[in-house]
Amino acid sequence: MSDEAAVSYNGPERVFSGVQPSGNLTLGNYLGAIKRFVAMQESHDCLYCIVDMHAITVWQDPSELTRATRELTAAYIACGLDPARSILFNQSKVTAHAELAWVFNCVARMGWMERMTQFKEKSGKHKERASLGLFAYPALMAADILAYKATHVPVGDDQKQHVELARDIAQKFNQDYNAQGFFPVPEPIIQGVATKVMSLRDGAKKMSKSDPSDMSRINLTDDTDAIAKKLRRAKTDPDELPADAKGLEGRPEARNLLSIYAALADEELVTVLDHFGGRQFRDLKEALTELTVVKISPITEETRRLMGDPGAIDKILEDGAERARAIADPVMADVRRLVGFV
Ligand code: AQP
Repeated sequence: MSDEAAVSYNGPERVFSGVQPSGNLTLGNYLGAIKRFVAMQESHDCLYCIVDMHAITVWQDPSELTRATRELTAAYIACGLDPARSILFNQSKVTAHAELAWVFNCVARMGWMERMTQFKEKSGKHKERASLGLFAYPALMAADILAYKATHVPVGDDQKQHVELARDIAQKFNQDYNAQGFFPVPEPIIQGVATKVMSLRDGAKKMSKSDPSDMSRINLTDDTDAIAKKLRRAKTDPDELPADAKGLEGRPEARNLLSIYAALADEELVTVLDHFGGRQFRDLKEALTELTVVKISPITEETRRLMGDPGAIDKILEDGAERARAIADPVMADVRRLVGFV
C-alpha cells in the first residue's frame, strides 16, 4: 500500500494510548507505557484511555472490572497523568469506539487479522473457544486511535504489530472511500530501555498482569516485602554480571534486571552495565529492590489514597469522556457520510 495517504494528512499531532483494566498494573505496564504517557504530556495533546471494552475480550468478573477501572484511573493519576491537561476516560463511555470498530471490521482483511501474534498467544491451543472479540481486538484498537485522528501511539513492544495494523486500516479506509488524508497513519512510539519487560520467572516471556504466577511480576500495588521477595527469587544464571552489552547476549535474565534498573533510574544501559559489571546478581537484586521501592511506593500510596473517593474518580472519567466525545463525534459524522450511511 502506498504512503500517499500518510503524506496528505495535515491535521494536528495528537497522542492516544490505553491500558486494559484486566488486573493489577505491572512494572512492565509502568515502564513500557505509563511512564512514557506522562512524558508525552509535556509536548502533545494526549488522550489516555482505560480500555474496558478490550478487557472483556477475556472473561472479567463485573464487580472486579468496575474496581479495576477505578484503580487504573487512580494509578494513571498517581503516576503523573494530569486530568486537567490530558483527557482520561474509559472506553465504554464513548460509543464512537464500538461504532468505528464495526466499520473497521469491514475494512480489515481476515488475512491481516490471522497474522496477529497476540491472538495466537492468548487463544493458545483452543482457538475455537476464544471470543470473537479477542480476534477482532486489533480492529477496535485501530478505532480507539483513529476516532481521535491520533498521530502518535506510545506503547510497549508487544503492541507494535497492532499499531501497524491500525496503519494498514487507516490507509485502506482512505483509499476505499476516496478520502486521501482523512485518517492519519499513526506512528507507534516505542522508546526507552524497557520496551519489553520480561517475566521474573522466565526471561523469554513477557511480564504480564494475567500471568498465573504472581511471582513473575512486580505489581504497582506490591509492598516492600513482596518486591524484595520477588526480586530475591527472580531467575538468574550462574555467571557474574557483564560489563558491556555484548556480554548480555544469550543472558535474558541479566538483560531484563539490568534494563529494569536502568529504566527506573533514568540511566542508560551502558552506565548500569559499567556499574554492575563483574559483580554478583545478589548485589544487583539488592540495589534493584531498594530502587523499585523508592519509585513504586509513592505511586502505590497515592493510588490507595485516590481510591478512597470513588465518586471523584468517576467524575474525572465522566469529564474526560465528555471531552473525548467532543473530538470523536465530528470524526464519526464524517465517517458515516464517507461510508454512505444515511
Ligand atoms: N512487559 C511489558 N513490558 C513493556 N510494556 C508492556 N506493556 C504491557 N506489558 C509490558 C504495555 O502496557 C500497555 C498496556 O498493556 P495492556 O493492558 O493493553 O495489555 P497487554 O499489552 O496485553 O499487557 P499485559 O500486562 O500483558 O495485560 P494482559 O495480561 O491483560 O494481556 C501497552 O502499551 C503494552 O505494550
